[in-house]
Amino acid sequence: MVESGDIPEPSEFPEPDAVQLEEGRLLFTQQCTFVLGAAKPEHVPTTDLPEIAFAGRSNVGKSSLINALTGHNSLARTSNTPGRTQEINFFNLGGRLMIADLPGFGYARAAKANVKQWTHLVTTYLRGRPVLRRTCLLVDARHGLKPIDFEVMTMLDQAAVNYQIVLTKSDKIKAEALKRLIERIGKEAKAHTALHPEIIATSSRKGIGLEHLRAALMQLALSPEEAQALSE
Ligand SMILES: Nc1nc2c(ncn2[C@@H]2O[C@H](COP(=O)(O)OP(=O)(O)OP(=O)(O)O)[C@@H](O)[C@H]2O)c(=O)[nH]1
Ligand SMILES: [Mg+2]
Repeated sequence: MVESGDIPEPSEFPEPDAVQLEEGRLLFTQQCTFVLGAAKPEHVPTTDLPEIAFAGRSNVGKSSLINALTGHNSLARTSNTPGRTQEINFFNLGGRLMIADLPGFGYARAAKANVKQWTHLVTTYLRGRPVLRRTCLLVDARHGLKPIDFEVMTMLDQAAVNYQIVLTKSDKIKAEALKRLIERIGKEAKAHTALHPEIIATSSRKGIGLEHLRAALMQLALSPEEAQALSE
């Protein structure tokens, strides 16, 4: 058990080593296919594969990041119109990992009925998904954590869903500002019990942080035996 005082600051996490980077790269060269879009909890597919979900405010860059990670241009639908996707879209990566692209939250102009539908779909999914290994909570590097992000983080804490903050669009801010943002988020997010404290900064547009994130997600796709073999 790690004492809370021993948890490294987000900026102190070691970079993945060469073996982890290579394993991550190989995993994400596998074919990635669209499985289905679930508009209701009962449409969520059953699977034995480990699953990673991508959550975040509308327009934060969830679908773009999935496309960039898997080397596709248009596997996950991206859009300039926020709040359009109301489904959870599932992708199967090489029969090794399921990826779930969650509908964006916090779209200011969303109708009340849509917010209700989103909440029902996403909370039912997050609370009842044993295969879910981690949720990547995407946060726009220009804006940092917003009140709605804290609400979702509290919901994830309560559902005991392991989650990690992944910054998007980091091509849009300077390196110094990015460093300050990572430090600030590290402090703001400290009290959140289910948060994995490493923060990874990415840009789908410029390819920043993708190898690092692939290596981190690869670790979650491994069975305990594979993880053991890799660490030997
Ligand atoms: N500069 C920059 N723009 C990005 C990046 N990633 C995504 N975008 C832009 O942000 C917009 C939204 O991207 P999406 O990937 O559709 O965002 P989303 O989170 O899936 O949106 P919803 O599904 O509506 O919630 C698009 O115009 C993208 O081109 C990035 O790394 N850098
Ligand atoms: Mg999307």
